[in-house]
Amino acid sequence: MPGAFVSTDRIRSLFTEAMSQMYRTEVPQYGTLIELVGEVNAEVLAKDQELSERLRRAGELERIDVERHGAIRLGTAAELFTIRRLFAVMGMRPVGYYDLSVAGVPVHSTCFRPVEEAALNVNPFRVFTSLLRLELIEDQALRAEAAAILGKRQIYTPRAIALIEQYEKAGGLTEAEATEFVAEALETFRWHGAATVSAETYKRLHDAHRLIADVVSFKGPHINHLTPRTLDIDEVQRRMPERGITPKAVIEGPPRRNCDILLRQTSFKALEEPIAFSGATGTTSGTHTARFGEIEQRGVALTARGRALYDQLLASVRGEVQVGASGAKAGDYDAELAERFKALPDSWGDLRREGLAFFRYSATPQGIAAKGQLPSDPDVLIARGYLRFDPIVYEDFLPVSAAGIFQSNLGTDQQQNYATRSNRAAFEAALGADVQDELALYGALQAASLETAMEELGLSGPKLKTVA
Ligand code: OOG
Ligand code: NI
Repeated sequence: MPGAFVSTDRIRSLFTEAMSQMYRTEVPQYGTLIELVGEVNAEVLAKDQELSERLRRAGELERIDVERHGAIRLGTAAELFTIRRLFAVMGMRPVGYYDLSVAGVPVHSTCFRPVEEAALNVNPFRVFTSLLRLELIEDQALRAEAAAILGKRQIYTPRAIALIEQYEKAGGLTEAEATEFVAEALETFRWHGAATVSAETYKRLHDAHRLIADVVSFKGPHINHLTPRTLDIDEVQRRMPERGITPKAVIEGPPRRNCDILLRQTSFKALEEPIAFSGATGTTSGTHTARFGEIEQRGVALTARGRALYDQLLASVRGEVQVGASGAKAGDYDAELAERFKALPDSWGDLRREGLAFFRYSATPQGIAAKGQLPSDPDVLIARGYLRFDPIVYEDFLPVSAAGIFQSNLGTDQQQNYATRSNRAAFEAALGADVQDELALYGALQAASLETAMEELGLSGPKLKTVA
């Protein structure tokens, strides 16, 4: 009886809420961060009517308070295969492929997230999901040992698996099943203060790479951060120390601008947490650092052309100024970033005209009133106020930024670079599906919005010259 099923949006919202509660209890600094972000967001919205109106039109205003992304790191192909099925129950699909090995982190990743606009507006919860690349461990014996340890663990509860199968078979879950599913799925993301390995094994894994120890030594892939979205990242960064939180030296991503693009992120360092290691003669105590806090500010999604310009500008800044582990040269870096990014237009109109960013089109009330007597050129419609365009928010991640976030939590002293090619085919084979192309998703959203708007204006057919 399909009518009895709850929506995947509802299951995702229940899960996000449960996860947020769990993380708040486990990492009190996360609760502090949520409060600070809420405070700054409210101030920004009260001050900036234009922004608050734009967010309202885009359906983003309601989602800001529930908006989070998190991250996990998986150990085996089978774990990745099942996580895809688990996230599908919550309406989350793999989007994008990120190769972090180029930045010395032995993983490749995707982002699980909703893809439909309506679903994103209900709750855009995303999980940056990485798979360890054991083939990057040089020591053959250690590689085999890590694989054997991972091969023995089961990160999903039997009941979670049964409910995933039930969802796949029946095409949905009832409210009672959804509630149970959320509780069972949460177990996979829980922190474990007890390691499955001895202190000696942990040390060898850790010496190969801290990330390898993090993935291999535990019962499951603990969620390592949950990130709220802020409307003013510089202000939150500035106020963090007042709340006893120390942020990393520079904000990753583009500089502060009038028109926000892509994604800006900053984090605070991972906590050192007590761990009980298992041993032949009982447990020994030690520590492990994995869990941290992060905030993000999201801007407009860039087209392939805009993204190429972004990548080129960022690379030129990073080639010029290298920020040290202790934050030396952070000021130079920020100044250089602001200067070089002047090459990227900073008005919505220019970004649209030059085909650098994606926009959502809508017919204005004046346009709808004048239906039947309108010119058909969208640019003319825009100039005369009959057609409006609003930025489409970037829902994905940035590999250079992600590497920066990983590294600031792994210790910047550990900058190995793996001389290897990315391996998207292997990732997708493990996943059991292809990852979706994020640019195609934004392009389709833009095209559909234009088509609907033109229909509302009684015009059909013409395509915008500048639409990428
Ligand atoms: C993921 C780091 C990447 C982001 O926001 O770019 C990330 C991790 O540390 O597992 O979360
Ligand atoms: Ni993150």
